Amino acid sequence: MIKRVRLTTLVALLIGLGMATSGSTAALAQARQGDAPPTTRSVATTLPVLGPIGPLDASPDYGAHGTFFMQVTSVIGGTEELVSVHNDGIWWGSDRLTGPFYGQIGTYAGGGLTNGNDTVFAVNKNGIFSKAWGGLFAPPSIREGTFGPTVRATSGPFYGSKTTAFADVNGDGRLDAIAVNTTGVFVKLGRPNGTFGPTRRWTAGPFYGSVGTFFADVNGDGKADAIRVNTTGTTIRLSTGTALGPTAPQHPH
Ligand SMILES: [Ca+2]
Ligand SMILES: [Ca+2]
Repeated sequence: MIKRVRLTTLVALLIGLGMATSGSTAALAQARQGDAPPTTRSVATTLPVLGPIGPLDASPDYGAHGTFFMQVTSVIGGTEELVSVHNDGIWWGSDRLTGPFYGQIGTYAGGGLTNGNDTVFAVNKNGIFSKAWGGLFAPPSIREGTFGPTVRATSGPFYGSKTTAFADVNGDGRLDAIAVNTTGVFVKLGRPNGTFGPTRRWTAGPFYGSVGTFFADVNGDGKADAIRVNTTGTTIRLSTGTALGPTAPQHPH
């Protein structure tokens, strides 16, 4: 695993540079006010100049089993950080956060299945398994800064032939599992104990895009909506909390 500069390290570096800049400014101001002998005080005549903005990470970093962002560090309002899923575990930079954990169908991540913590989902042919991250509001069962135990989140298989996704479609703050098939969109609502409830059909007929099908809250009511992207345009069906509403007029590309 290649050593990389973490985002937090970079932020700390930038803050450090900012402090150096303001410190020099203060020194200049003090010197101008004449409250320190110029013969004994060294005053910078030029201020540090920040270089051009470059990539955070010059080395390629993607996982064989998935690449996503999650809030690793326990900071209120903290940043989402790049995490990659490899054969030997889930990695954040040069730190291995846990051992092997990935799904045959796919590996996903999102916030809010268990007590608002980020959770990683391994979607296998025999079911969905979850691992909650012990973030700032970690439950007592999970040590902060570690992954909790693997939880079987469904008793049987649940994934879509078109798309499998995790989003909060009913707006209760917990992620829900979504399977998009050729016959329709199916949802399993997330429960507080980290598992998913029974399968419910959320559309009478099919709703998926040739380019992709996504779930995000586009109208800001807290419930993730379905977005279908075709080569000719994008259509949306708003979540009612228990189903997907009628198809809104298409936005042409
Ligand atoms: Ca939910
Ligand atoms: Ca919505």
